Amino acid sequence: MRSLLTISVATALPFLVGVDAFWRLNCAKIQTGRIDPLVNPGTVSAHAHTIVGGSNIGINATGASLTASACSSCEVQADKSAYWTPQLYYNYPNGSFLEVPHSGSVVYYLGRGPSANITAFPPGFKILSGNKALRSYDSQTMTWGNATYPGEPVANRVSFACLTAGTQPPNQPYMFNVTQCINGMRAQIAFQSCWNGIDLYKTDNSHVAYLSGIDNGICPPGYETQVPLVFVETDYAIDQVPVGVDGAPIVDSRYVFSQGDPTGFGFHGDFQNGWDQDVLTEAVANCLIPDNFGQVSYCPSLYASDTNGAAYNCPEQPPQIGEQVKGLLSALPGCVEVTYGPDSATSAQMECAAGHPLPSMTVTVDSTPRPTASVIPGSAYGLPEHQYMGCYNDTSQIIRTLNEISVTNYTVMTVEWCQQYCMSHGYRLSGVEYAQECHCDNEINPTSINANGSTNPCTWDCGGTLTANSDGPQELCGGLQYINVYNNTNASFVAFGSNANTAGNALPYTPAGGFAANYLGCYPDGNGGRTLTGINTSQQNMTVELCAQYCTSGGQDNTGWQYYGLEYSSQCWCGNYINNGATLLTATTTPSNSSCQMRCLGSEPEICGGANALSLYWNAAYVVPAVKPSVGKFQSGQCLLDPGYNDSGRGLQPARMTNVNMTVEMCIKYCLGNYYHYAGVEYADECYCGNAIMTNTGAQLAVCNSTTQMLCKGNPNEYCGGSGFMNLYYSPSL
Ligand SMILES: *[C@@H]1O[C@H](CO)[C@@H](O)[C@H](O)[C@H]1NC(C)=O
Ligand SMILES: *[C@@H]1O[C@H](CO)[C@@H](O)[C@H](O)[C@H]1NC(C)=O
Ligand SMILES: *[C@@H]1O[C@H](CO)[C@@H](O)[C@H](O)[C@H]1NC(C)=O
Ligand SMILES: *[C@@H]1O[C@H](CO)[C@@H](O)[C@H](O)[C@H]1NC(C)=O
Ligand SMILES: *[C@@H]1O[C@H](CO)[C@@H](O)[C@H](O)[C@H]1NC(C)=O
Ligand SMILES: *[C@@H]1O[C@H](CO)[C@@H](O)[C@H](O)[C@H]1NC(C)=O
Ligand SMILES: *[C@@H]1O[C@H](CO)[C@@H](O)[C@H](O)[C@H]1NC(C)=O
Ligand SMILES: *[C@@H]1O[C@H](CO)[C@@H](O)[C@H](O)[C@H]1NC(C)=O
Ligand SMILES: *[C@@H]1O[C@H](CO)[C@@H](O)[C@H](O)[C@H]1NC(C)=O
Ligand SMILES: *[C@@H]1O[C@H](CO)[C@@H](O)[C@H](O)[C@H]1NC(C)=O
Ligand SMILES: *[C@@H]1O[C@H](CO)[C@@H](O)[C@H](O)[C@H]1NC(C)=O
Ligand SMILES: *[C@H]1O[C@@H](CO)[C@H](O)[C@@H](O)[C@@H]1NC(C)=O
Repeated sequence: MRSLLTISVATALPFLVGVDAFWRLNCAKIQTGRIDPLVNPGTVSAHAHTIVGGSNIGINATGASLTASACSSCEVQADKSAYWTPQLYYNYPNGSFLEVPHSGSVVYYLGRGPSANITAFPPGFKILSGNKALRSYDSQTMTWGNATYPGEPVANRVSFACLTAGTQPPNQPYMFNVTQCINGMRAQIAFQSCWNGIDLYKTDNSHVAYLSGIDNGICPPGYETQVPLVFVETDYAIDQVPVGVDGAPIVDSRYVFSQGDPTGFGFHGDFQNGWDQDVLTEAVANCLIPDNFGQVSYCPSLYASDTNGAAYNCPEQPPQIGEQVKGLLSALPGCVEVTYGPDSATSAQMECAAGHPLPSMTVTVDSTPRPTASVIPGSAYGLPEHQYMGCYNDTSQIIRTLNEISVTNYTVMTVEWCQQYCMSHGYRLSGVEYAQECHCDNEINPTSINANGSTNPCTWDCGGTLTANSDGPQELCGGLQYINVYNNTNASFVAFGSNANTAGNALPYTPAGGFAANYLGCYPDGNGGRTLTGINTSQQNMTVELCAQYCTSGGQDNTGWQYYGLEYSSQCWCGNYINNGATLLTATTTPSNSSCQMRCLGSEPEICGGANALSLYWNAAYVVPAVKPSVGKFQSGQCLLDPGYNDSGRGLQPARMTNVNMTVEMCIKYCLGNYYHYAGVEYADECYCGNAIMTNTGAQLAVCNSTTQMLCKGNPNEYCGGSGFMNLYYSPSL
């Protein structure tokens, strides 16, 4: 059996605080060679790269040609982007170079920066980060920053991690020594995540800029459009390079990057966007912020095309450039000289002289559907009495054809394995998909689409039969978003899965049992601000019950928040108001109420909203606050519109205080203690005192408007004024 790509250990990244949500993709190599369609489009590039991602990568690759790749060597097939970094070699004392094997890459998409407003990069977007010519640490070239968010050397975009047996040494911006990192060395590059919002690419990369802290901070003026921060780790199998006696390094041997760099300061990375733009946009909106714990399985739009078989399904492509870049070489590809620095290398040192013959280049467009089909789907295999029901569309867990339980395991998956699995869990129906998935249920979702036809798309080889049953028939296990469904027709089989209660299993909008009476419907969320602005949480085991429990307790009366809503299968939001003008979605609105049809991650029969859509519930136990009529001898009167936003302009003067635990009682006690007749609570946590209303500041009395009231920071069942107005209390005697 071939080994799967090595999955990097996800260690804590050295990032500052901030929005620390992300997702990460494991990637295997897709090609090695002198290819760099950013720097050298249409021709051989100066040095050799290790490339991961879309199978159409080549010297002429564009965003569109990458998107059209047959597959990606990164686990999420919606990402056909290409990511490349220099190839690493081991340089023997006698001058020969040995390729250091790539043991996998991990691509992070990080939600970092000054605001939560991160947008997907557009089709055709490209970035180069790093400088191939550097041979020493450049402490002078700084990122843009200010006193609060200081800049730092851009050189810190490059870092190396040494995976040793014991305690890891700290990361450093240059390479580790030969054999020091016995479990591997990881070269890391952070990309620019501040964009000018206009150019897809500029050859000097001035269309993008780093955050002040590279992995966090602020964007420079003119680069306010925040895109995801791409961070690529390239792993090298150091344990596979030669060592001397007793594991000691061979004297005078060293690592050298393909651009002639034995230091690592010249490490760099390139990114060329090849995403399915809709998937990227949805994932950026829903899975960077709020936090989805970095796991693709928490993010339905990514999970829909996730595979742990990418290394099999999308193997390394034949080299486009007709020259040797792997194994043992007598010189670095492209006539590159090894230069130590500290001065930067010149282009003459890093390129072949003019007139040097170019190697051959083949036109490579990968249109191979993968995995290849060898037999038609059907009942030529499988357990007895299992009837083939056909091929069905199956777009992720949003509404699966078979909804109850599922399991993914590439190495064991066969039709029989899945049928046995479903039977043993009490389900008649079984379905195999994407070479590696098995789904079970007792009824076919009535909304699912049958895909039988002349071009049956359920033709991927099962993962489990690649090595097993080599003399038996090759079995088929569905396809990308297509499932082969079987029914166990044995009349004596007793279905007990999910207590055999599958009624309502396939109906969208069905609120969970005991909560049905509280269900308000499907509401939009996220576009133009959050609908529920109280607290929120994401859980992999999210159910309506869990969210109800989370939102309906706490506060002074322990009755929690007035509303709770579920979104995007794993998120729970609480709040006291339906904000930002969100109104009920119906069958005829745009978007419609069918936006709420994602299954809850913790309970597939339940519905947990959708992308930008909340399944909204009302908390019947919630105690609706009223503006408190009185506290002691202080009576509430009207509200005071308070347009003055600085100390001199407040409608009540001179005393004031703010407190995170503000309540009406706290404010009155404070004003009374300071011998003032008026007390006013404003903006949830502010308190003002005085003996007269300062009408000269523009302040004026008005009727309190409960729709704009904010809850006191110290008591979610009590009102504390609002933005630009205070709830006023008065006592004639003190
Ligand atoms: C250099 O040394 C390596 C390891 O001993 C060997 O495989 C290679 O053939 C040598 N190269 C030359 C040019 O002798
Ligand atoms: C630095 O920039 C940030 C963001 O623009 C701003 O909020 C902050 O006040 C600035 N700090 C200083 C000291 O200028
Ligand atoms: C690594 O190599 C450099 C340069 O040869 C040397 O100065 C340094 O001491 C070495 N470090 C270790 C830990 O071996
Ligand atoms: C978010 O950023 C985009 C692109 O910079 C901008 O068009 C949009 O107005 C921003 N939205 C908000 C709510 O700030
Ligand atoms: C790259 O594109 C150029 C210009 O269209 C074309 O002449 C050349 O054959 C292409 N090369 C490859 C290897 O696709
Ligand atoms: C799909 O094809 C299978 C196998 O030929 C057949 O048993 C099944 O009835 C078909 N389903 C539909 C809905 O046509
Ligand atoms: C797949 O199944 C095999 C055999 O039961 C097991 O050893 C392996 O851990 C499973 N892999 C995953 C990813 O669950
Ligand atoms: C599966 O087979 C059983 C037993 O013959 C039958 O009752 C049931 O209706 C079948 N299910 C479907 C979806 O055809
Ligand atoms: C849900 O998951 C969270 C975090 O993993 C855990 O703390 C909690 O106990 C789980 N709740 C239920 C109801 O399983
Ligand atoms: C607010 O209340 C919390 C919990 O009682 C307490 O720990 C904290 O010190 C209080 N903060 C202030 C500013 O009074
Ligand atoms: C309360 O304020 C809201 C928002 O400003 C406004 O739409 C509404 O008409 C006001 N209601 C009253 C009774 O003044
Ligand atoms: C399956 O359904 C048909 C008919 O609605 C669509 O044309 C296909 O695009 C769809 N396939 C997938 C993978 O969603």
